[in-house]
Amino acid sequence: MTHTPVEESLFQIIRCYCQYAAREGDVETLSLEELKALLLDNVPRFMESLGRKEPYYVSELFRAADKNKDNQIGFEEFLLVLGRLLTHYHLLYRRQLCASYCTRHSLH
Ligand SMILES: [Ca+2]
Repeated sequence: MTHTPVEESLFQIIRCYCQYAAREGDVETLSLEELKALLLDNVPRFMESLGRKEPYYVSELFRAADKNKDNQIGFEEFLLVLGRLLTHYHLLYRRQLCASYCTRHSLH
């Protein structure tokens, strides 16, 4: 049975997490540097939107997600980061729908 697009996307996210977690130290968890690299390489629109206004955002996100305070992000903890990403991309999606609607109806 082939994967649906959503299943494929979920596997991609898991694969991505595992690849970056395996870069250094504990191969099962993300360090701050691994999380930064994962975000910079894979969600550039999210990172660009942070701009220079919030240079410490990734560090803050890391601290907020690190529930057990072991200075590593486990997969369960990564779900908070994923939630922030989904929220951000949902907003982008809604904006794009809105822009496309406005263009179609000459509302600019
Ligand atoms: Ca942790």
